[in-house]
Amino acid sequence: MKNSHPTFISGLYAIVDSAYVGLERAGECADELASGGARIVQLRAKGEGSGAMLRAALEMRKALAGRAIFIVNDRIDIALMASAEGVHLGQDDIPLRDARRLLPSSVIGVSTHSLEEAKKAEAGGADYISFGPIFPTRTKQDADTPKGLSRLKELSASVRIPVVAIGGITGETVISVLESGASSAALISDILLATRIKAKAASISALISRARNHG
Ligand code: TZP
Ligand code: MG
Repeated sequence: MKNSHPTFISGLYAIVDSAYVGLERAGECADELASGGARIVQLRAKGEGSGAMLRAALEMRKALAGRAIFIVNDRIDIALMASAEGVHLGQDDIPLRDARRLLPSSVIGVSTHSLEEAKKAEAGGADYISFGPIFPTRTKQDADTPKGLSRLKELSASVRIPVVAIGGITGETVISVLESGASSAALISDILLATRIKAKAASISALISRARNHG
């Protein structure tokens, strides 16, 4: 995002994952998440067709307009076509350097699993990094072994760009990752499996705000 300040990446980072929410419901889900106070909303659609993913991204773009930062996972082409604010890249995705050429003024986030990867992403010009899984997760089949809060603390203290904690975070643990230095917490299953997504997002957003104001 042009001139975006790193503090843009703070608060609740909610991910609309097509493993939990049908892509035809992605726009509606994004609306509920933004209404519940999510500051960043990502579309994650592993193994889905490009057409369906683009349609979902366009619906999410409309739903989020001006309320939350919209990030597309993996797909620079879809981020561009849907005018997303940014893209999130894993270690095996398009390299940061190449992505930056296509998205000179967008937010680019990079998944990291070690201090070395985090430092490299920072030096390469990432706008934020994610770090995880912090706790065990069922959402990502090939996730690393859980890193825990002490490694999150160490990593957060070692980079200047915002750190988004991810993996197994719930309403019960969200405060602990913020207290360990994360700027933001990314959640998938704890929110998407809730009976009322908006209310769940709102309760987690409220916990985050309270932690901020007391921290
Ligand atoms: N990257 C590391 S863990 C993870 C991703 C995408 C999955 C997080 O999902 P959940 O359901 O919040 O544990
Ligand atoms: Mg990826």
